[in-house]
Order: sequence, then C-alpha cells, then structure tokens
Amino acid sequence: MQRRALITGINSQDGAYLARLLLEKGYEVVGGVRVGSQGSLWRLAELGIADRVRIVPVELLEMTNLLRTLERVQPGEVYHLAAQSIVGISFEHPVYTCDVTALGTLRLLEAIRTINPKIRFYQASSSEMFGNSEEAPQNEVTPFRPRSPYAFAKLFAHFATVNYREASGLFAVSGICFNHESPLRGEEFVTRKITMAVARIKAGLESELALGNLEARRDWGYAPEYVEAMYRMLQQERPDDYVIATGETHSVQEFVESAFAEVGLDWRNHVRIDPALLRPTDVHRLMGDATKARERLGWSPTVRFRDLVRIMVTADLKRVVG
Ligand code: G4F
Repeated sequence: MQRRALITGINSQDGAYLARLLLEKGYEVVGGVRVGSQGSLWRLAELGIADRVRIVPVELLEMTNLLRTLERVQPGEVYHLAAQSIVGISFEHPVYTCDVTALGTLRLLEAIRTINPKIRFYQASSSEMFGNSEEAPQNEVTPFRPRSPYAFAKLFAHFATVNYREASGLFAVSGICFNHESPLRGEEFVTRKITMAVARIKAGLESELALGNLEARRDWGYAPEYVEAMYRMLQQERPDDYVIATGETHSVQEFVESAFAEVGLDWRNHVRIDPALLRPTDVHRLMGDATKARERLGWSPTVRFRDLVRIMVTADLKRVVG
C-alpha cells in the first residue's frame, strides 16, 4: 500500500523539500497550510511539485480541526514543521508564538493519541533551544538555555514530544536542527536577506543592506540535506532525538563577506548596521555535533559553508537578473 504522509507547514522551505523527497520515495503527500495561506505555495511551484500534493487546511490553534484532519487524511507519518518560526518576531508576539509553536504541537500530539497512536510523528525542534549554551559543540545531552519566546516555545514542544513517546508510547521523534538554508529560505531570515540584497545590489537595483548583529555565529547547513535526516528518523526501529548540524560555525559577518565576494563586491561599501534589527537577547554562538545522526541514521552533510553561500547567491542572481 502507498505510504501517506501529512506535512504541516508544507508551504515552508523544509516543507517543500520534504514533500519532494517523499514524492520521490513514492509517498502520497498531503500538505497542511493555515486557512488563508494557500497563496504561499510558491516553493512547491518552484520545485515543480505543486500539482502532486494535496493541500488541506490545518489550524494548530483549533483542536477540532486537528482531530478532523487526522481522521480524514489517515496519515502513517506526520512531519510537524508548522510554527511561528521567526525568532525576532517572537519577542513582539510571545503569546501567539507559544500558542502556535508550543501548544499547537501539544494539540497535535493529543490528536494523534486520540485518532491513531500508531502514527509516526516528527517534531521540528531547533538549535535555538540551546541558547547561550556554555558547551560547544552542542549535542543531544547538552543543557538547554533558551533566549527567546520562540526558543522556549520550541523547548516546550520538544519535551512534549519526548513525554508522549515515553508516557503514551507514541513513535515520536525530535530533530534538533541547526540553521539550514537554501534558495527557498524566506527573506525574513538573515542568509536569504543577504543573498537577495547582494543580487539586487549587483544588478544596480539597490545600494545598501541594513543588518543587526553581525557577530552572532551559526552552524549553517543546506536544507535539502536536512529533510533527508527527518525522513530517516521516522524510518528507525525505535524513536529517538537527533541533532542535525554541520559541526562548523561562522559569523553573520563571514556570511556577508562571502556573499558579496561571490559577486566581486566589498561588503563594507554596502552594509549598514541598524540598531532596530538587534534582538533584546540573541544567541551568540551555535555549533552542533551530529555524531549520533551519523552513526545511527547514516546521515552526514556534504554541502559546506562556502558552497551554501554560492548556491544561494547564484540562485538569487538568476532570480534578479535572469
Ligand atoms: O537568520 P536568523 O533570523 O535565524 P535564527 O534566529 O538563528 O533562527 C533560525 O534558525 C533556527 C535554528 O537554529 C530556527 F529554529 C529558526 O526558526 C530560524 O530558522 O538569524 C541569525 C542571526 C541572529 O543572531 C540574528 O540576530 O542573524 C542575526 N541577524 C543580523 N541581522 C539578523 C539580521 N537576522 C535577521 N533575521 N535579520 C537581520 O537583518
């Protein structure tokens, strides 16, 4: 029988790449999007799979909708990617962020327990949960020190997943993914904001890029490789949690330098620091240790930092100048 997966947040970067991967593996893919967000399916269109997935409305704030959706779709696997995932915005909307990202996950777990506890569940956890960890690199046993409403909402969802696995016996896994980027990343995140600006500046459409904290360091990987890890986590014999990361850390400034260098420009002539873009509390340095994923899932990243910058700048140049 054909396997059926439900992806919440299929309109996101990861949702689109995961949908493509599952389709390649022969799955029937059903994608959940919020009511009113149907217009944001451009990523599926870019990957050429928009007409190969079934879209259903999924509202994480509404328990009855989740119950009905699971009853109707009857998925074997649920990949829960939907969230209020913009860290900066979570400081302005902490309650909404927690309602969607923390309680929304809890509602979904409850719905799975009620409708069919055999459904396999993937939770998109985040390296933001480590916050300003004193340990580096961070792995599955590193203590969490969240620094934003987004991060503590994700932490709630992470432990809800662990608890439903332990207390209710669900096949529930949590992928603690470090930052992962691609040409399908939204411009509200720093990497894509930079590469899009580089393309526009190179094309003469703009001259300046306003940024916040250039010193923050992140472990940036390539999103299509990260969705492969998500898939593998749900195919294991036993459910568990995994860190997914490259093991390298680079500053925002290094990303900026590399992106401008790709098109032969000096970033110092174009970048302006805007204090309004600084967060009340930021995470200074993230670097993951994905040893467990390598050993148990056979997963390791191949796209390195410079490759990632090049892929993203090249794609945005193509978008802007054709
Ligand atoms: O690209 P960012 O917004 O990503 P952030 O906050 O690390 O979170 C992303 O990765 C997480 C995984 O660790 C996900 F869970 C989360 O959903 C999201 O995908 O910011 C990266 C760094 C921050 O330190 C930020 O302060 O870049 C800094 N930054 C500097 N100027 C900026 C800007 N970030 C944004 N978004 N916009 C700026 O202008």
